[in-house]
Amino acid sequence: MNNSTNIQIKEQTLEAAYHCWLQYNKLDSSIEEHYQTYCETLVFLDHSQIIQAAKEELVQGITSMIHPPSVHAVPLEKPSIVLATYENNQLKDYGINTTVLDHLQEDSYLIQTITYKNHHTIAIIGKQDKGVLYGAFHLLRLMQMRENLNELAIIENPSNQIRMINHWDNMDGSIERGYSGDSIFYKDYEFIHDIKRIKDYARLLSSIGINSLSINNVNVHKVETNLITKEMLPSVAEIADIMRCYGITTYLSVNYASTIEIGNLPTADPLDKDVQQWWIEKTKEIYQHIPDFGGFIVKADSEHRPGPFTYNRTHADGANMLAKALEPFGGLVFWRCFVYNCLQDWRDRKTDRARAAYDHFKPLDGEFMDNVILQIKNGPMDFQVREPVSPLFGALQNTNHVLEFQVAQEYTGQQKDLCFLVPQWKEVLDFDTHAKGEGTTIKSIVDGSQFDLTYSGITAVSNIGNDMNWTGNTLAQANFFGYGRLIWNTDLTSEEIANEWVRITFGHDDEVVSTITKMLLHSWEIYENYTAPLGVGWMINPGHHYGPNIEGYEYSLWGTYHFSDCFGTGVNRTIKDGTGYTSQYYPENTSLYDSIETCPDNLLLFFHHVPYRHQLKSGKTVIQHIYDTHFLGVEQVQDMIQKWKQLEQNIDSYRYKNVLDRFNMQLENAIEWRDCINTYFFRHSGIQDEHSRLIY
Ligand code: GCV
Repeated sequence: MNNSTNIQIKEQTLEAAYHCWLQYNKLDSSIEEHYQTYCETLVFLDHSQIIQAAKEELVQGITSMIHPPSVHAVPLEKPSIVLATYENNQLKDYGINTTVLDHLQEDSYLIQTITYKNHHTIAIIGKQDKGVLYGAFHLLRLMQMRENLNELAIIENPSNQIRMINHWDNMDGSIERGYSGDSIFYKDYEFIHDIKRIKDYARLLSSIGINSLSINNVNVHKVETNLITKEMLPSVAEIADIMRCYGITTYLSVNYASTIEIGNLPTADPLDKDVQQWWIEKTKEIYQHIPDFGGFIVKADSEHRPGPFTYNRTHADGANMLAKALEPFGGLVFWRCFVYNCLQDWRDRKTDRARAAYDHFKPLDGEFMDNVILQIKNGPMDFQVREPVSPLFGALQNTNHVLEFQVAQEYTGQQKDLCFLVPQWKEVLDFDTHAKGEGTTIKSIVDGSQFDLTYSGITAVSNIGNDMNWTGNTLAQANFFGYGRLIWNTDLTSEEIANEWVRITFGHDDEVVSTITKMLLHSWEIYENYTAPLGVGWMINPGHHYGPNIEGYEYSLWGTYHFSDCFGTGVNRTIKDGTGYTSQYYPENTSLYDSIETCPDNLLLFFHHVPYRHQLKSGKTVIQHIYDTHFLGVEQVQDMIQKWKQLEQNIDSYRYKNVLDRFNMQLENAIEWRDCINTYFFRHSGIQDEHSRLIY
């Protein structure tokens, strides 16, 4: 092979990594023939920026999968794909009953195979233009999946109204908890203006149904505080302009103390008239630049960020002050509930960080304006590999709120270790809070069907950066994809999502599909096996949060302890003699977790402090469980590496090597965890491993 061929292949394979799941590879002839009937002609009966994006995507996809289609704006008497919004009068001629969309959400759509003037036709009808775009992506996905198109009768209505991603990008280009390079938006305190990359990002987001995006870190530092000034707003508007074409609304994280930092005022007291007026004026200015600006994300009184506590005001006072300024424009305030004492004394056994969000926000339920949305992390601590769900879900009944996940793998392997998070998210969504009796699942709360709230949905911390493949580990693309697909339809199974992602990302080779799908589906369990046991969490290196450090946070200020000694381990959060955290749930879950008899094994150490010889429901003692899972976890990683190596011939070299490199790092990490954890607990308990394996 000569050099130029080499370069060409390298570029092609890099491109495959870059395109993620929007691969649009050439189809084989049998299926091509079937699709050709429809794909020769595209008819767009409506026009808008968003429909233009649908057109570009279909043309690009069909051109590279089959051949270039011809594009028209009027009905034609030939096989075609017809796209329109549901109020378009011309649809009557096609005989499509669109009334089904009447009561569905604004982002809904239908895809139907019909016969029009004796010709096979596929109709993609959106309730609005966004639905047309989502429908176009859906059709392309069906084609990537090699589905038969002859009898399509699809109606899609998203489970969640708000489907958001939060960036934690800083303007110096770094990303807080970013594991895939630097920001695609900023570098050296300037905007990068890489329109092509941002547009490709918008395509990825929209293809999985994301409709809201905040573009800077919730920790808003000095320079980023200026994002809402006239100097920077034109550049924010440039990003918003691109996002808008893909049905995505742009938001900014703001510094609660902006009035002091950039407003020349001495205070940020939310009840101060000058402060209120400043935000009213500021908001007007923002909307002059971005007429459909989404609103603000606010991290206040949390981890040293300023907030209303300084002025003896409540979170409701703070959030409502901003909400009032945004209200005339339809803007929203996402106010984060990640509020806890991060200066705790480790000797203080009464304060429990897990209690904090509920203790702060439950008493304020009903006091927030209607355009305030509380943003609640899925668990009471911080995106650990295993923690219970936040008891605020179900407890807040009169305040709009969204659930916050973390797609970035801060505590789950940092996109070196494989950890497909969809199964974890599904467990959260399917959790029964019992707030209104049996069946009050988290998903039914955040999709808005339980309580009469104006806004609801799901948000998550982004896992992308400027790495060529967006996510560092190519397999971490599955979390980005899976997040969008799951929050669009919370009834999809993890298997369905994993299988779909593998096929449209890596193609349809049986071995590739089955090997990678299985790896993804087991990866969370494997990661849990070799890291912090039985729900206790943490035990990681302070600061960067990768790799084991069993007592790294044990004597620190952060409220994250496990209390292991020579007798036992775990945190007593019971009502009787613990922190009482269990009382924050509805009675069914309070008693489930409060009793050591009924508490699920995998959360035992989150809720109880137990002796090492305590017997789990599995029949094993806690200590033997720790030894067994840690030896097993490493073996499972070794097994994944073996399986990955068998795919070498079936995967392009860039993606093959990219993942193999990460697997090798994962193995090193897993071994380190195994040996640290096993040694720590052996030395603390003095109890031998039943199988006499090597412990140091
Ligand atoms: C953006 C954790 C993370 C922080 C993050 C914070 C938050 O503490 O380690 O990096 O800050 O959560 O969600 O605000």
